[in-house]
Amino acid sequence: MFCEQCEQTASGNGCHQWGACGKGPEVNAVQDLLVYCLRGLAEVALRARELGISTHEADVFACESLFATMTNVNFDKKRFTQDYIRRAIALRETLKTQVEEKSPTQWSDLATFTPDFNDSLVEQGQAVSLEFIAKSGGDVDIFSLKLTVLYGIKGAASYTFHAYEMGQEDDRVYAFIQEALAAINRPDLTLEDWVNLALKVGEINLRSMELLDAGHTQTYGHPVPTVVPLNAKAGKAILVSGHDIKQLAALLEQTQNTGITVYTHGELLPAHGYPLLKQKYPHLYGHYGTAWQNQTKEFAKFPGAIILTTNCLMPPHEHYEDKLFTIGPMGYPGLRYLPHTENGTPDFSQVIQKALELPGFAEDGEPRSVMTGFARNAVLSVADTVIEAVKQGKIRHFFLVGGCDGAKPDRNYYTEFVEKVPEDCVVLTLACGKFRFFDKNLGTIGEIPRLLDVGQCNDAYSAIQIALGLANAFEVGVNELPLSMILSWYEQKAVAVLLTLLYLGIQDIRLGPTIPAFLSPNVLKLLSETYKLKPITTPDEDLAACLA
Ligand code: SF4
Ligand code: SF3
Repeated sequence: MFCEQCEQTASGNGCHQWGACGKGPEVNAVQDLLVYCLRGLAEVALRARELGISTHEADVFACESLFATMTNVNFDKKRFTQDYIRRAIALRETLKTQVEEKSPTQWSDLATFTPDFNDSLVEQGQAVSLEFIAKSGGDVDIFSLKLTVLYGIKGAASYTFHAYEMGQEDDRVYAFIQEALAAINRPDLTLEDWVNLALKVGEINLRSMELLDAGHTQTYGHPVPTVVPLNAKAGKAILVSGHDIKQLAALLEQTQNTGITVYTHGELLPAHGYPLLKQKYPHLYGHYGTAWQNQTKEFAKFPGAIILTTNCLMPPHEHYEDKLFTIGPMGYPGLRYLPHTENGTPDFSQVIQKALELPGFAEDGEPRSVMTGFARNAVLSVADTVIEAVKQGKIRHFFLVGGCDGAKPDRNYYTEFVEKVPEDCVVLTLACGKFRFFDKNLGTIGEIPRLLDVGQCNDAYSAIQIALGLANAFEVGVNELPLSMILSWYEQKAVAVLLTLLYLGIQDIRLGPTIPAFLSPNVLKLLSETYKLKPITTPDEDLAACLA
């Protein structure tokens, strides 16, 4: 196998025997085979678009199934072999028939490839992976950019799928995802073309995040600063992890009047800030646990049922498998998977039943809390106060310390960095990297809290709007603001967000804990020369440089 799509990649240069995430070579092979089939589907979908044939089903399917190939999303070989790969081929053939009726077309090998379903799909997946490397491996920089585009597209596709679930779509996004998938097969693109394509992924991802933001805020209102209990409440409990607010809302609806208390985990913490969820569902009570990589310990201790709505799922331990459920693109062999019903959400009765069987929390915990809900509307509504504080020298600098968390010890950098931020500076944060410092009391500057949780990783859109709003108010460009971005990455959503920031021309981003293995030395040099993208060093050194 060969996979280097995440930060955890073995020895910093690719997982070859077994994924450090727990993904085995067989699952890796069938995921590669799916991506290969999606590239063929993309070629047909683009031709169908030219002829005015609707590709909507194929577009949404491409997003959902790309999502399933992201790190820590789906480890269930059967979902790929029995479902996703077959659907990719079936959708392609249906579209091809419609195209042929209008205009006979000469197809590439990709668009005519159909796996032999009576033979090993693992071996066929391994063969297409080797072919991909052999075809692209000659030029290391183009190979690096192809992987950047592919991984960025996976991240953008996952946000696009979330936005679709929230009723928000833009055909331009779907068209580009198909274009980018089809482009991976093109031998004629130059290095410059690939750089531009990678930046275009960033542009499209910005639109996907904008759609998702619209979906969330139009459905549940703009997040407001909210105190979220971190302590348990006596009684039966369900824990919901991942990013999917719509599925959380569906669970809240179905658990009304059951006496069950619902807790968020990981990237669902910001859900507490949405007014409509707060008002309508008082049993959405608090937040339990920290970031995804701690789930094996945290899930084992949770005395209720647990739902994983999206990444990041760790291979579960036996002693909590029976209380863990997956939905959407998630999967793990042996875990119970709840398919969507016709209304786009699962029937959660099995989860409710499990929660009622389990003991729940015996007593209320010692009160502890954090705050969330400092999204664009909340922050920009007090922009005048913030600007005044900057003008009076009360706020010297803003740091956006955000991104993914992970298990590696060098991620302690981010905790130490935040601890060392001087008292006249404000820290904005988002995504699961915040769990390293989210419960620290950094105090306030006047009325303004020094630690502001903007939201999930996709709420990078909100953080961008805050930066643009402040730049506008100060009448400077974003790069002239007293703002530094200290980012951590792990999986492909973070790759998409990074490409968005580069597309916007944001300079001086500090990235860690390591630089992506899929960036070749020349591509990295280009990024550091054009955007001054740099690796993190030490908290002291980086703080000094940012404040100089
Ligand atoms: Fe390795 Fe990351 Fe790929 Fe898993 S997703 S196999 S850890 S590079
Ligand atoms: Fe986290 Fe997986 Fe990336 Fe959404 S949940 S930021 S790592």
